[in-house]
Amino acid sequence: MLRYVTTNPGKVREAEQYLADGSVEQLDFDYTEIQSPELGPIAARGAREAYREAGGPVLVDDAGLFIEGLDGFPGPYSSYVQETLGIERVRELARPLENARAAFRCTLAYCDGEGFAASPDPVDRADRGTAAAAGPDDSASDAGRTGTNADGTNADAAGTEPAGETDPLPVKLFEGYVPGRIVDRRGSGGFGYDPIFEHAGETFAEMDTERKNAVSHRGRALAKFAEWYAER
Ligand code: ITT
Repeated sequence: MLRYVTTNPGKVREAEQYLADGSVEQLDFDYTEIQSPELGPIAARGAREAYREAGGPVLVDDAGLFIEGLDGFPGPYSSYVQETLGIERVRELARPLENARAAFRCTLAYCDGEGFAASPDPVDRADRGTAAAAGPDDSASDAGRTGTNADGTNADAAGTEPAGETDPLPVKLFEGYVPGRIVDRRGSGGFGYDPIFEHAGETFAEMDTERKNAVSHRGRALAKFAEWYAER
């Protein structure tokens, strides 16, 4: 049984559409979320901790809303900002922006304790000095992390953990991205920032789960994961 490790049942409802009936269940475990300007390191470390808790295959999902005119705010801090400011105040922060362009990003991290061709460990920016100091291999991988996939997502981030923090548990990362803009609240479905995020004329809260999944950051990451997992 695959455990989707999250405190957010909305994420699991979306995942259920991609995975065979009954093959995924929620594990409500609040793993440590490290501070990083990028989602990859947060999800990767979370997946390792969650695997140790669950003792079986886990999927961890770190996601965020990135508002272009606010330099990507709230980004990896979306959960904290939702709890503190709330989505109405985020909408107000975006109101003076000319077009309020934004994007949702999602990084899924899979870990089952077994060996497989894992994604290279993502390095968060705070670790870069240490990683660069570690030698030429790291500068090569630093170049790798700047790549962009055809769908606009970052190519698999590459690098190594800083000295002394290397964790041998393999983790595979899957990324998804969806562009949109911040609008006045509309709709009653979904969760989190869905009512103020519009994509192709509809907010995510106006879409049912199936329609949201067809275009969303999580749907895109889940589709990549489901294809890989079926082979596994
Ligand atoms: P877990 O960490 O326990 O999985 P969480 O909801 O805190 O649950 P994140 O740390 O990934 O999840 O925080 C992401 C924030 O962005 C949180 O406020 C979510 O509500 C919001 N978010 C993520 N995906 C979203 C989506 O598809 N639609 C709307 N808001 C979303």
